[in-house]
Amino acid sequence: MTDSPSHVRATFVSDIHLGSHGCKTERVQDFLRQVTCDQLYLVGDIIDGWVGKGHKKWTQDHTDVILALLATAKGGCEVYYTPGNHDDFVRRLNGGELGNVTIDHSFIHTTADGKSLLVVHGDLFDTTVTKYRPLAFIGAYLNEYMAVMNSVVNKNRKAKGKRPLDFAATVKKGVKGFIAKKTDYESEIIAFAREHGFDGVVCGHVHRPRIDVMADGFVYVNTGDWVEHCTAVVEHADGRLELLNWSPPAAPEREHDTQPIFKRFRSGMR
Ligand SMILES: [Mn+2]
Repeated sequence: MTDSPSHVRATFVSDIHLGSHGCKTERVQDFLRQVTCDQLYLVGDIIDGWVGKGHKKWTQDHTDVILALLATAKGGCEVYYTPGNHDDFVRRLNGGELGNVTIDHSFIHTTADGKSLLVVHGDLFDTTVTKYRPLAFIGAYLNEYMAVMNSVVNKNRKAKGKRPLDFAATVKKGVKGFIAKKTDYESEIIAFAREHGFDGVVCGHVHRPRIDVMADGFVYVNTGDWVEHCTAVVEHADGRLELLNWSPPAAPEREHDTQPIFKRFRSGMR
């Protein structure tokens, strides 16, 4: 993390899930303030249209993130938005331009060192979404429910001076792990990008942030998310890609604040 604003050639973010309970709006805002760029890629699931209306989840800080993104575009940064499955209502605008914001199904980003990267959210390579859409819906509601429960439980823990727990993330890891095995999402999308002559692919969707460089130089980039990981991928002036972690600073550990049985449960899930 940096203390003063830094400037990069390109920034890739996905899965902010604005409008969902788990969205870390404050971290997104902090990131946008501290890391400026020439090109900003919004790699899908920026807005979460699946979590339903009401419950006062769309608060001012969610609107502020939208305003910050639009201000970035107005400030001269080129913004490219490839909608995902949670914000698929934006796909109606594919091929369109709103000021400095270009919306399309996918983009080709050429790095400073000449690599051609396919930028796409990636849900179309995930068979749980394309074939079993109702199942994916249930997953989304389950995640939302867990996030709400997490917040309620932690409010209670905080009142008792205990460290917050993150069981929503733990459960989700299990669910996503199951989905990954079932569909082998990553190898599908890598095979597609290779077949079409790209030097790499930048996607989101599965909330597993990583930069993997294969033996032949092909790059697989997953931008992660702003619900659990708070990650973004940036391209520096020389074309180097870096995964940034913008998680909130860790709370100091307290002794004897976790029940032994829960410790066993957590380690068993990982
Ligand atoms: Mn998605």
